[in-house]
Amino acid sequence: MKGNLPVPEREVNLRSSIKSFLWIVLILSVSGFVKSEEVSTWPYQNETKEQHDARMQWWREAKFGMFIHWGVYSVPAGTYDGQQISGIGEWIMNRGKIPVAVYKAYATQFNPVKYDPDAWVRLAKEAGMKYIVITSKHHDGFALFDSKVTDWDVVDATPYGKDLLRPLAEACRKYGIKLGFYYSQAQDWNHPGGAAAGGHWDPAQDGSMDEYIKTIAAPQVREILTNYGDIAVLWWDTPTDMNRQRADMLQPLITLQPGIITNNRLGGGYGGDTETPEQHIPATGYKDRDWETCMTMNDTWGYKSYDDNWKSTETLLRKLVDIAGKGGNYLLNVGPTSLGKIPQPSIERLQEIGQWMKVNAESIYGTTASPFSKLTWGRCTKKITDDGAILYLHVFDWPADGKLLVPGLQNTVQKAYLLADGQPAKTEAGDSGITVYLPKKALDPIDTVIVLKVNGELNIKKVFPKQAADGILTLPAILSNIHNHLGTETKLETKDGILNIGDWTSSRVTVDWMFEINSPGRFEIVADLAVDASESQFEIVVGNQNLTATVHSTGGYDTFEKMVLGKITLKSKAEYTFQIKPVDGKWQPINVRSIQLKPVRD
Ligand code: FHN
Repeated sequence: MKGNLPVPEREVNLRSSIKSFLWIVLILSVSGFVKSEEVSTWPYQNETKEQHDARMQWWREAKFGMFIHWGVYSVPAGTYDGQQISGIGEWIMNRGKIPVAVYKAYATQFNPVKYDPDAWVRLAKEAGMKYIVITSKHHDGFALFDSKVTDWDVVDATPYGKDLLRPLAEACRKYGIKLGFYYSQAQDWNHPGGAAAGGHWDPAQDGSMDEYIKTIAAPQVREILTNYGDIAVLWWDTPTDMNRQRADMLQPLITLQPGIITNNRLGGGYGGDTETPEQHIPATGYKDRDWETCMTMNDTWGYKSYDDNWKSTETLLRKLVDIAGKGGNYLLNVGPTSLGKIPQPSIERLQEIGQWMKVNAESIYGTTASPFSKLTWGRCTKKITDDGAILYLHVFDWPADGKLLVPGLQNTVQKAYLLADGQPAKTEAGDSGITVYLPKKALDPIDTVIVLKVNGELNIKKVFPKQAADGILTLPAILSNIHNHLGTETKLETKDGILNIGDWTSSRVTVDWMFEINSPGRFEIVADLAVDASESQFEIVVGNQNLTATVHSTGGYDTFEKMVLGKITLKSKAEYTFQIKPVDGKWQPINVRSIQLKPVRD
């Protein structure tokens, strides 16, 4: 509903010391007392490490949150003018080049009478999620709240006519779940000037982006940060064309919520607090940056009636564990319908994850990244204690012989037991690490957690693949680091019981291995590959050496062949990285089972 903007009460009612600190920093920086190359509106720029850690603490402990993409796009639900529009559901207006007036008419059918925010928050809580981030406004510009600066909101444009964020905020408060708002600051296909960045297709979208940010985005961000109580996260998105000046119209507003956490998607050179890998898990996490992988359960964020490509509970749960084991958070999406229902397959998966969390949450919340480089049987999360460390061993592949090797671990064991039933496990120290003796069967086929309490500071010998007695070094698929990006899903697959790196369809994806050389020399590189196309080209980088390899069809993706790719010299006993980098334009998908370095004489 349009009208006068409310004066933010919080601006005059400074309560906490964090709040005072933020304001002092902001005022000092604007008045020039804080020396910096460029005056920054980032209120945390002078935060000490201790202050930063304190601000991030709840988020780091939380590990698991719910993303909600909800809006008018749930009415067409993927179909426009009788055509199924490809791509993610919330992009239907852009993908279908739907005129503004036609798209706006969908709002008259947006009537979420089944919306039960209490049930949504309970679902998140029971799944073990600690926070919720909801699209207060996505790229279609539609506000799920009562905005005073536009009529393109749920109160004015829909038969439902009620603010959707307020009852959600109340339910979050009731159940102790933190609430965050997603806000698309640079892309808005319905307000003039907002479609500059995302391309535009209707004269109704014409306008100045600066004006759009000034009159729509900034006042709306003020609204969402003022009218809904404590907001824990502000989740910016798609910073296209966001220069510093534009970002500076928005950035100071975050002081309306002292302690708020923002992501890295504002633009204008501001990094925010968190990295946000989308739809993939960074192979080795991020060093020195908090990060959160956001991911869909099927192939869309916003509801699409015919997207049934649901990931299994096993996949979703193991991704949570993988992410926690790499030190990140998991923001898992649901896309409710226009009636306000979370799709049943999402509910079922979240409930199943919740059952696992009921037993095993201790191995997720408040944990930090695995101290091991790679574990062939699963993942590890850890907690550092006053007298040692707790290692949570997440066993995905239960060892047939009942022996679980924790590679390179030198510490003495205080206690070892299965988290689910407290059953003690025997351990044995050896040259290659600690062996844990497990019962015959896994307690949970998806992930059985073994708790290993060890004494003292963690002491772990790095265990990288080494040369065998004959000098041959083997780099199997399972020990590879796969570096995916948004839109790529290169992953381990199994063929004839043997793992390979598969789905390597994009030339942007690289794969590498760490290894150790104890007998230096010259080596022939032999790859066990399957190639479907007639030819594929990639670069191999080992230390400061690189060579280009061209491989030819093996007759299909399932037909593996060993082929010689070239030779390299490794002169010293050292740790190395072996990297495969596709050559753009000449790359065709290959499946890789292993790489071997075989000593040669020439
Ligand atoms: O374009 C959006 C997309 O619709 C979705 O909201 C995701 C979630 O991270 N963010 C953008 C793409 O990066």
